[in-house]
Amino acid sequence: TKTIRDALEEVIPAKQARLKQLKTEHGQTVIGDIKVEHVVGGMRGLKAMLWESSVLDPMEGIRFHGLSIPECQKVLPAAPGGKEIIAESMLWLLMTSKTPTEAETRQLSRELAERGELPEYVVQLIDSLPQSLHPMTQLGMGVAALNKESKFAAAYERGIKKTEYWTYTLEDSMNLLARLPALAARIYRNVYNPGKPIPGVNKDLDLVGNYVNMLGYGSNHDLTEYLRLYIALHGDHEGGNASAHTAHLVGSTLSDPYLAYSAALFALAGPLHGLANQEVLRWQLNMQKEIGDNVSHDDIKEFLWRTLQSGQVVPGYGHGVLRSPDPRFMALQKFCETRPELLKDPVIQLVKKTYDVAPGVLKEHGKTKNPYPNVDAASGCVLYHYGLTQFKYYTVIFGVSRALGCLTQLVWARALGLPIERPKSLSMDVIDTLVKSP
Ligand code: AMX
Repeated sequence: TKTIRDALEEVIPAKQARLKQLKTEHGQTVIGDIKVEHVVGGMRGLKAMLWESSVLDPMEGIRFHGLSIPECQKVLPAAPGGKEIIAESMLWLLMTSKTPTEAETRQLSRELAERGELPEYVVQLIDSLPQSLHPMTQLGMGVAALNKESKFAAAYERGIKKTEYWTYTLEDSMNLLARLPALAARIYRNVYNPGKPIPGVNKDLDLVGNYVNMLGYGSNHDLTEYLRLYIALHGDHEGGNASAHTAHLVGSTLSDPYLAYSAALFALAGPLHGLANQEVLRWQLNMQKEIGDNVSHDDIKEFLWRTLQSGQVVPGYGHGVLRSPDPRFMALQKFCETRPELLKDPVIQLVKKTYDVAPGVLKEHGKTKNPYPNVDAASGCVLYHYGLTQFKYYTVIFGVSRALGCLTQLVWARALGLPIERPKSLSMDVIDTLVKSP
C-alpha cells in the first residue's frame, strides 16, 4: 500500500511545473486591484496568497481540492465501524489532492499512531504548568517545545538542498499531527481531571479515536464520531484566515513546522477566530440562564438585541469571507438531526432556535456583512451534550484539527519553493501621496 509520502512524491513534479509555467507566462498578469480599503481594512478580499488545499466560495462555502463537504462525506473513508470522515482521509486529500483508498487510510492511521507518544520532556513541561493557564496557551507552548525534535531544523543546520526541504517538513508535520492528541489530552487531564490515568496510544485506532480515548470518552461512540467529523471539517478553510495565514507566514521564514504551527495556535486563540466556539457556548448558556429553556423566538430576539446593544458581537455569526450559512454548521446540524437524543437537548434546541432568528436580527442591526452562522455556532453544544462541558477547552480541539490544513500548506510551500512572505506596508502619509497621484 502506498504511503502518504509516496502519494505526495507522485504529485509534486506536476505542481512544480505548473507553478513555474504560471510564473513565466503570467507573472505580470493583473488579477485584481488594491484599494485603500484593503490596506486599512484587514486586507479583506485581497487576492494575495497561494493556498492549494482548499478554496472558500462566499456563497457555497469550503471545497477541499474541489470537493464540497457532502461530496467528501461520500468519498472519504471512515473509521472501521464508523460513518463520519476521519482526520486521516481528510489529510490525505488535502496533501495529495487524491481520495485515499480504505487501505491507504488505515495505513496512515497506523503510521500516525506509531509516532503518537509524547517525548518525556514535553510531558514534564505540560505537567509543570499552572492548572489555571488557558488550555490554548498550554497547547501552543507544548507544540513550540516539540521543536527540539525538529528534523527540518536539524537538517537545515547540517546543510541541505532546497529541493529536500519538503521531505523534512513532511516528517515534522507527521510527527506533530501524530502527537497532538496525546498533548491535547494531557492538557485536558491536567486542567480538569488531575491525576486521572491516561491510556497509551492504541496502534489499531485512528487519530481521533485515540484522542477521544485519551480524553477519557473512548466508550462514547457517538462523541467519537462527532469529533471525527468536527476535526475533519475544521481541518482547512483556505489560507487567509488568521491561523492559517500565521502558520504560512512564520513557516515562510523556514522556521520549522512546530514553531510555525505554535504561532498559528495563538492566532486561533483570539475570540474573533477560534476562541469563538468557547464564546458561543458561554453566550448560549447565559441566554439559557436568563430566559430559560422553553423560550419563544421573540425571547431570543430580545436577548440578541441586548447583546448587540451592549456593544458585543453575537458569537458564531458573521464571517470574513462567507456570505451564506456555513456548510460546516449545516453538516454539524445534520449530525444532530439523525440523533433524536441530541434533538431533545435544551442547549441544542436553543442553538437551533437562535439560528431561526439571529440572521433576521443581524440584518436589521445592519452592520455585519454576513448575518448567518459560522461553524462555531453549532460545534460546542454537541460536545456539551456528550459531557465535554469544559468550554475553555473547545478551541484546543479546533487546534488539533487545523493542523491538517496548516501543515499541508507548509509541506507544499517548501515543495513549491515559495519565498519568505514580505508584503509592503504604507504609512498614512504615503497613502495620501498615492491617492493624490496614483
Ligand atoms: N455580531 C455583531 N456585529 C458583528 C458581527 C456579529 N456576529 N459580525 C460582524 N459584526 C460587525 C463588525 O464588528 C463590524 O462592526 P464595526 O463596523 O463597528 O467594526 C461590522 O459588523 C462589519 O464586519 P464584517 O465586515 O461583517 O465582519 P469582519 O470580516 O470584519 O469580521 C468576524 C468577521 C468573524 C470577525 C465577525 O463577523 C465577528 O466578530 N463574528 C463573531 C465572532 C465569531 O463568530 N468568530 C468566528 C469566525 C469563524 C472562525 O474563525 N472560527
